[in-house]
Amino acid sequence: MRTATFFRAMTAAVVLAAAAISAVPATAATPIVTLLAPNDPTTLPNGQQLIADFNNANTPTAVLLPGFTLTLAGSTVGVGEGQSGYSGTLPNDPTHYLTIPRNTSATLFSLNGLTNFSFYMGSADTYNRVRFIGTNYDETLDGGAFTGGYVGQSWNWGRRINFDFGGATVNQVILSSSGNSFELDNLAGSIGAVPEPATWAMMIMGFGAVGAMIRRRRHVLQTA
Ligand SMILES: [Ca+2]
Ligand SMILES: [Ca+2]
Repeated sequence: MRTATFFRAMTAAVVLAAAAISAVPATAATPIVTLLAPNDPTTLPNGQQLIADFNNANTPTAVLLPGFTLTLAGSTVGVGEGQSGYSGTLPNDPTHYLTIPRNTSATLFSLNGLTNFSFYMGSADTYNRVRFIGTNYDETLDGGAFTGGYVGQSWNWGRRINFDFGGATVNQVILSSSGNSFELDNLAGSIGAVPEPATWAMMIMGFGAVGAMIRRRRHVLQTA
């Protein structure tokens, strides 16, 4: 009888936690794009952390946060920067940056998922492309669709572009280009997958109930 009560309490705790987790909306809409102040490479949107700055050309895939990995398929850091026809420069950014030349890509993996993501880019082209992949989420945007319509390739044009996933989380960001080049720096984002406070509260309440059952059972056994 006591064992049955114990399992009932444990089942209730698990059901409560599962209900709280499934209550998180699973939306799958195009990212909400926002362009920040012109020619400011370093200011990040509220709550975002710097993920990669590409400042060391010797370690082009270096990331600044745990849980992230970066892979480059033909993209370069510190190669031909400012070389016309290959890699344009980014305004107010004297540091190394990521260049994604024709038919190459760079992929950022995030273990915990991102709820939003941003980067600073310059010399916007129609053939620059971003793709975001998460659970039940796969959205692709081409140049123009995320540069406020600007694709004039000017080296004096620089913007931080923010992508909000509207409640979804993204584990993979694929940056690619079908022409020379997609130039960007200072990748940043907010890490998701941290349970909501309500979820934590229910889980703690559930574990507390199970703990009380175990203590009561031990007490009964000891005094028996
Ligand atoms: Ca940099
Ligand atoms: Ca470009």
